[in-house]
Amino acid sequence: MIGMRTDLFEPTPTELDLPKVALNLLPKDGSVTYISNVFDSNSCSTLFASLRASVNWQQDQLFMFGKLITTKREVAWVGDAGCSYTYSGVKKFPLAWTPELLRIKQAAEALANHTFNSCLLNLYHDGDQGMGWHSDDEIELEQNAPIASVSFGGERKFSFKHKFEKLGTSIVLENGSVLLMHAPTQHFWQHSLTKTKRSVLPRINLTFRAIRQEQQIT
Ligand SMILES: O=C(O)CCC(=O)C(=O)O
Ligand SMILES: [Mn+2]
Repeated sequence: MIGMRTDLFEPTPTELDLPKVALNLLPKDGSVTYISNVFDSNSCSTLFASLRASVNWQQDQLFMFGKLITTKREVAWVGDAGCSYTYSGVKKFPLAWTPELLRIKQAAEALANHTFNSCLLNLYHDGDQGMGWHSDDEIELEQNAPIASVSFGGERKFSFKHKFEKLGTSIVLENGSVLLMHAPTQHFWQHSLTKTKRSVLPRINLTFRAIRQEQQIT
């Protein structure tokens, strides 16, 4: 964190105002927008190195087939106080925001036009590490809020499949990109980060989320 050049982390008005690519990837039942080069390559390298070194990464634990599994992928849950989160049967308590995470959050909020109070960070060391099919539809998530997914490091294929129909699509998530998933995407679609045999660089993904704080969940 020490010696970081703050100018590297402030997305310039041009970067925020003029997204390089913006598409609705889904044919129906949701809206997913992809924006490349939100962070320039210098910012990406500095942010990747600093997030890798400064975040308290832990191997993920989740319940699968009735067993507690420890993944090779590493994760961290960051958020406002009171933003605990349960997924795959494991409750996470939030780590505090760092200045760099707050800056990335600010960029994600400007693009999503929504505020976020929490972030799930994933560190994939190689192509053997991915994430299986799921929707981000946990009870804690604010209904109808978007999810903003920010990627740094090696490019990886991200896929969608419809829950009720034979429809699917995929996109490569590039270094410095932001993917926005708007409601009702999580209701109708699952997504996954595909494992690959290709040699890929390590990757850090941050999904910014709006969750209802504990006292609000009924
Ligand atoms: O790493 C990614 O791009 C996806 C991560 C994801 O789907 C999640 O954290 O829920
Ligand atoms: Mn997800």
